Amino acid sequence: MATLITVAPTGAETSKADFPALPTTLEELVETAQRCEHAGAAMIHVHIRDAEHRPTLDLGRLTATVDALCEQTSLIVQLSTGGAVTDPFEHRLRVLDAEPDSCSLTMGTVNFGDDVFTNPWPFVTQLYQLTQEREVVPEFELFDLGHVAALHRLLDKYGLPYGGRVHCDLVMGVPGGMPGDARTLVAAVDALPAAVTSWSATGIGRTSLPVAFAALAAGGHLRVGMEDTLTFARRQPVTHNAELVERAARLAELAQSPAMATDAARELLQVKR
Ligand code: KMH
Ligand code: ZN
Repeated sequence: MATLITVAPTGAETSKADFPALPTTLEELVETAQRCEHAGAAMIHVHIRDAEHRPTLDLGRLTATVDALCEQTSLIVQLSTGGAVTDPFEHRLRVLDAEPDSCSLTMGTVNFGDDVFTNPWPFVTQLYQLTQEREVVPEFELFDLGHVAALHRLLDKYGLPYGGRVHCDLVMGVPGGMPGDARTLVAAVDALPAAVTSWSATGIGRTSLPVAFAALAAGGHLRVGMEDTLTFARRQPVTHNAELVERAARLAELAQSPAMATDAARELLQVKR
């Protein structure tokens, strides 16, 4: 058994001005991806920024990002279809035109701090059918137990994803979603559909470590990165995403489930290339 480590290096919520170490340019993203791959990551969950470091779903930039990451790393490239809370549905669907290996697919609406991350059922089903048509492997993002119920409903009605594997990610500790603790993780994992073949978990902010420990103890994989966690402790900021990947790889090693290589991860998720 090995642990798939996904790095989510940027996200859409943190500003470059507040956190200059956040990779927001293509050069910074590629350098981050290379260092994170070296540290043990096998997949990268990508949000991009525009020239002013603001979140964007610009198709030209997304395509250039996928191309650069595929050329300069062996990582599985997963584009976010969640984007920022302000992104319209059409732009979020258009992300698949950039031809990533994988994409995120959030299974329902959730309060998101002071905002709402909107994922109504018709959008979820449209995006899911698009992943099947375009042969992109979805990663189902589950922010709440209701999202697990929605995943049952989706798979019952629309069948398996492209590639035949079902991979999901528990996103825990978002203010408005499920808490990031061991008992919630166990409850969510117990409730997953039988068709799920692999799952990872990530804990936002200070829930990062408790969620990682619980996930490893329960046989899950890990997602880490500055999208979710910006500090190790009070006044100890993360200075590079690779530090979070290195920590995850150390934990995985201790749990006797070391970091998974990229070719094994491709096999696990059955991505196209
Ligand atoms: N930025 C959040 C609103 C995803 O990437 O699919 C949504 C998010 C989930 O990060
Ligand atoms: Zn994301």
